[in-house]
Amino acid sequence: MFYPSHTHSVRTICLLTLFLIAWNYQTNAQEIPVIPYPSTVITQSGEFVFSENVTIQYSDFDQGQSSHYIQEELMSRFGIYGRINEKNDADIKLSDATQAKDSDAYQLSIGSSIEMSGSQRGIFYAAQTLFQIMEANKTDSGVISVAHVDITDQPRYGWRGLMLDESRHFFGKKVVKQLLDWMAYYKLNVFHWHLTDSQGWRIEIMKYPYLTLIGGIGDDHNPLLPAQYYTQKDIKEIVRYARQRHITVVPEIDMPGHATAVNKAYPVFSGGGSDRYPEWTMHPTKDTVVEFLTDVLQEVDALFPAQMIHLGGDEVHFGNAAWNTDPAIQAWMKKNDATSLVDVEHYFINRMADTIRAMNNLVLGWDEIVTAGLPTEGSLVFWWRHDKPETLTQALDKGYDVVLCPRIPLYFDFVQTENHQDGRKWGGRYADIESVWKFPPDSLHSATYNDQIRGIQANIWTERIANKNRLDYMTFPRLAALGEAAWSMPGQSNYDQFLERMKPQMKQYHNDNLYFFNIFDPESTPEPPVLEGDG
Ligand code: TNX
Repeated sequence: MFYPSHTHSVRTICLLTLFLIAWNYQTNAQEIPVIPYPSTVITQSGEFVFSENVTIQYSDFDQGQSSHYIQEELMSRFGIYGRINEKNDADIKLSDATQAKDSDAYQLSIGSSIEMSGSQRGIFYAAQTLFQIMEANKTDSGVISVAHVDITDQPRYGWRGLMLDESRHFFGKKVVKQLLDWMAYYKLNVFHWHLTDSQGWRIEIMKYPYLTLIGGIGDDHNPLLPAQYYTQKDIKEIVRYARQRHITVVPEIDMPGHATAVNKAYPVFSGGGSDRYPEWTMHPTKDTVVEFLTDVLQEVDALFPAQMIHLGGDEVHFGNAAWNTDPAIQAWMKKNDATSLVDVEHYFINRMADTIRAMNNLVLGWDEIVTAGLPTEGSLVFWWRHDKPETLTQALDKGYDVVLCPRIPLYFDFVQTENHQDGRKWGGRYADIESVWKFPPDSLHSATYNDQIRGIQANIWTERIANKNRLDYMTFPRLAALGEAAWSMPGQSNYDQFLERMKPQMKQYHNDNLYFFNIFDPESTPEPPVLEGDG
């Protein structure tokens, strides 16, 4: 019999079911446990089981470096001993795709064998993806099997940065290495090292030993703490360690403000300060200061292969009142028809930028440099004042390349939730993990400027982070959200899925002895106070 109305409702139900399946697939489909989420993921049926005698193909394109790296990590992370073999029939195959040498892109295919291809760097990232999948599939028996999948991946941004302030509090090599490990795990690639500030100078300079011997004394809480700093040997060790993880280390020597530690060591270079910020500046017009800083930067340049130096340039106005009465500065202003102290500041910044450029380095600076008139070619601006979006617009309009690191949500000295007490909030606002994950918001997108936005960076300022526990707590798990914001294109995943993928990360943090903020069980790790609880 023919029942038109019945057919009609069957069709409706069928369509509805299809719709529900599709909707369900969209929102609840199981994602692979990888952060940052890859560009394309095609799951296949079948599993690859890691056996005791897994073989790794020798990577002749980099004299076995990639193979050895994978071998070491399989052993240290999973207790799996992989044998390196010269033949093409290894379980883990590595191939050097003919693409740019420093390309981040990679392919990872897990089937009856595991194939990774890309540049050496791409293969490194393919390995991170594999390790994350394996970590999430660890079992008590030690046997690890992973589902078949084909992944093609490449990053959204070339600059995926994290800054650590070691002037206000000093953490040391072990802590930095652990941070670099986690950065690499989340495919972050720039470590911006804030090594000098008012509270302490932390990088050895051979020509001016008092910078560390005197300038290194004290920190933000204890002005009498014996000098803490990195020797040049330490710096080289960290740079090498980072390079092995495809992370560029960018040094910052903050000038002409934030310079109290310099002035303590070499008062002769001081430009004075203000009542609230005594001895805040280096003298902005003396040639001897430029000569001193040139010597310093030459040693810095020799230590860091990045070929970029961050000269700070922030918050000079906090403590430049003394410039109003300094005879040399006043004479300079008169001679040059300068009308304000900002002109003096810009003069100094330009001289130092020229010095850095003469060393064949890119000039990096906080967004105060946007009005200094530096050439756009060879300069990079760090937009940090979230309350001054016009500064970002100005930088882009003028043609500068920019790294986005606005306080909210990318300053990790801001707290992560409303009820955290000890870190920063601004007008009740803070830096919750969801905002980090969603960064940059649509309002900061503009097709016109897209190629000037080099990337994003989070900054860990440490006035209120005085110990390892608190450093961990402020960094994790936001670091994971940062990695995904910097790498994955918007729309590749959603926040709920991200949280799902975060779950296995908690266990990994725990296993690495991190005192992290447990977003799923906040009570389990109470907020550590600023001054107590070294982990
Ligand atoms: C502003 S960001 C600073 C830092 C402080 C930070 C605290 C910037 C360029 N200057 O010196 O540590 O705020 O959140």
